[in-house]
Amino acid sequence: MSLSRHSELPLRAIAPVESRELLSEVLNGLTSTPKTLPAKLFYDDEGARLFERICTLDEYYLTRSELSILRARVGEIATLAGPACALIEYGSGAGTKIRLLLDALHAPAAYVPIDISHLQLERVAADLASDYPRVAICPLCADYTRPLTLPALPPHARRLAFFPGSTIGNFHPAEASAFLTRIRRTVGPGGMLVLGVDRRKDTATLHAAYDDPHGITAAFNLNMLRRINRELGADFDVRKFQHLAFFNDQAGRVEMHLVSTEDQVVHVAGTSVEIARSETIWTESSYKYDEEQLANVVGSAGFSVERLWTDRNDHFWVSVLVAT
Ligand code: AVI
Repeated sequence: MSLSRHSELPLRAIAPVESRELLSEVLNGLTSTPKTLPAKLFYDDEGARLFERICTLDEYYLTRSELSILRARVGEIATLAGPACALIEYGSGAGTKIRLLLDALHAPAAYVPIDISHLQLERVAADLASDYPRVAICPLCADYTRPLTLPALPPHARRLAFFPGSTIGNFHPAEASAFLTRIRRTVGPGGMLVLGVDRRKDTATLHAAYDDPHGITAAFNLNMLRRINRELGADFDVRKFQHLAFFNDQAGRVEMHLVSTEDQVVHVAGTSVEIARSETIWTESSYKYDEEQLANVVGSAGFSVERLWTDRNDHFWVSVLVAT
């Protein structure tokens, strides 16, 4: 069955995370040791725009490496997926990569882009609906790290999840396994996941990618404080923080932090938070995988690796996983 976008499937995105929940998450993070803030807060409209710029930087090899693999392998993905599948994308962003799949798949029935950035999601959904009128485009504005209710999908369509960009690296491996388990339940037995994964590599390449000389990643990191000021009534002075990114070799992850340049007190919705000079707020982890770690995470989530492709520099993987 192929559904048109005029069917019962909605084109309108659903409202994002409640700000009360966000406030308690932020306060918990700022009062713990070390101080943390949730990486999902990067993606307000400005953050989404900055992230798009990061993806075009020479130093940020992830996007072009993944695209080169997808371009080379999309025909094989389409053959593996078969006709009339329902595509579900976790973190649809600017909606660029999905066009490769939508162009190659055989008569895809539906596409569910899930993203936390409301404006971007609605814009992308509207563009795709006009460019792919035979595909039911059903955007879902949500924090996909939480349990989700998907829109109704054609009951017999094979489900093909798409989780590109190595966003899986932003989860701690145990959380990655739990998240992939949820995707496995969503796609059901025989369902598939196309997963992008950044590979472990030399430290210099990683540092350049996460501390670019143009300062775009720094702006992306600092923008989180502006967002908290605006949305949660805080008074961070952004000039008193600096971007810090480094590879933690033992933990196998790039860490991003905001370093306080002086002793200061910040107020968040009436709560005072003391921050010492040189103290950091940890905003993001980006785990880099080797083959064994990937096999462990994927296997523990109930997926088997059907294909594992890399790019010509061995920087990145795209994997096709099948739910067992
Ligand atoms: C979204 N995610 C995969 C990016 C990453 O590489 O971990 C976010 C990012 N952080 C800094 N630059 C890009």
